[in-house]
Amino acid sequence: MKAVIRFVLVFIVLAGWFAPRMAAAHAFPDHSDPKVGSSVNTSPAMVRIWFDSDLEPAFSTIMVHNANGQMVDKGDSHVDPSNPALLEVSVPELPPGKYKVLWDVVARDGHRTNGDYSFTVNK
Ligand SMILES: [Cu+2]
Repeated sequence: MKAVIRFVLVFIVLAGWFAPRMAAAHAFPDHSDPKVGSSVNTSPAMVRIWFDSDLEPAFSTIMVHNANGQMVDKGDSHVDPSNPALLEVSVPELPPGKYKVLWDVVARDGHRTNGDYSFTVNK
């Protein structure tokens, strides 16, 4: 009987260790346009990030700032209706300079992740 109890306790402890790892499915960027750290010769019409899992549209945002930290996007941040893993925002004709893309998303599992990256528009 003691052996059975010990077995059950060991099982509960192991289940507690492994269960959270199996449930993890946070969303992280897979690739983006413009690419991370890239220099582009023409201003993009939109900044897009493709994530590795689907996003909650109501809780996922993307912004573009210029080198002075001012928001330069058109404020229409949204998840693509036909691709729940694609987050995008429109930008006007960007003057040459360095830009920072800031993203903050909630995945379908309810976990929030965020980050930023830069790209440069050449003269
Ligand atoms: Cu998660």
